[in-house]
Amino acid sequence: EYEGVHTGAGHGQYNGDVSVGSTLSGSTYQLVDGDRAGQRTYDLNQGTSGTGTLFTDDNDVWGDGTPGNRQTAGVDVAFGAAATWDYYKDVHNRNGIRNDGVAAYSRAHYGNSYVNAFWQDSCFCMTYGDGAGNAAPLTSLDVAAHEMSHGVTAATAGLVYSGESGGLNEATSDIFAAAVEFNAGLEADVPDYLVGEKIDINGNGTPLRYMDKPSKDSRSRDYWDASLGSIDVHYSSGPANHFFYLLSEGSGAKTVNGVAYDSPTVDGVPVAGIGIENAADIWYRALSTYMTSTTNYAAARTATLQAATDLFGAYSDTYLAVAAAWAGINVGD
Ligand code: ASN
Ligand code: ZN
Repeated sequence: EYEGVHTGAGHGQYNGDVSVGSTLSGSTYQLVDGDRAGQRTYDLNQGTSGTGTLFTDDNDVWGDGTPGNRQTAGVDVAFGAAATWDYYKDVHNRNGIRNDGVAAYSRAHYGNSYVNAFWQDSCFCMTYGDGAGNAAPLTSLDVAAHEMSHGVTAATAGLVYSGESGGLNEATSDIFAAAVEFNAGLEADVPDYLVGEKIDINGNGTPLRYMDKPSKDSRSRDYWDASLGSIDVHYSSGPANHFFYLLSEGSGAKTVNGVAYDSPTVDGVPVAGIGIENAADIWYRALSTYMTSTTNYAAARTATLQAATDLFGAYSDTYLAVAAAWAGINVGD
């Protein structure tokens, strides 16, 4: 730590009242997180390039919980970056996205009526739109964790963003989005296996994606089949998201933190869950140790079984649960 590191009082639209790391420069506070390698949060002010301006404040109280206040989006994305940084560091001993201690930066208020968010390796940064119409700002915790996890995937397995590896790339971001949500345990964002449930992108209260039964979005696939590699990566992620849910919570009907799930298996054979923390440990080790740029679903199964062997022992109950969850989505040996 160094002089000037502060903890500001943030008021997010989605994350509620949270601390944000700030730094005092002269008599002005900046949204620069001194406890996390100086992760910075910028206001693009509806621009689409560069960094706009760093969020600054006179009294270290940030946002008011409403999207009308420009700082509110800054609070949510700064907190999302901090929670994701903490998750990788505390849970996986990973020091930043590239494991080199270097912070990525965040850019809020991208463009006009932009209904998306994205990660770019080229700037080592993530960018968030304000949404439009029914869709609220794309600044929720799971969206931030999803985008930052694209950076982790690029720095580890490097899964190519098309075909089956592209689906696994997308699923990796959804998997760690859920894991970060559970790790943060916010009252204002109750941990779930839904992606983007806060955004209301469809205007009818439904999330972007469901992990227990991905086809509930009427586009994503529930099970592997040979045609998977030819569909959009946000839909071919479905079976891997479904694998992760099955491995975490098991098949069938279940309520977690007040959210009802009902997860089927392809052949009706039940799967027992091992908990999200164990499932995420296995996926992280598989991603960072065994997967490569061309890993497909069959190879992901092998990678997670190797990871389960390393962490829990060959043919342990946990190893067998991993095999059963893959069988549940139609990936076998
Ligand atoms: N938000 C999207 C994603 O991270 C952007 C994209 O299509 N790459 O998947
Ligand atoms: Zn993505």
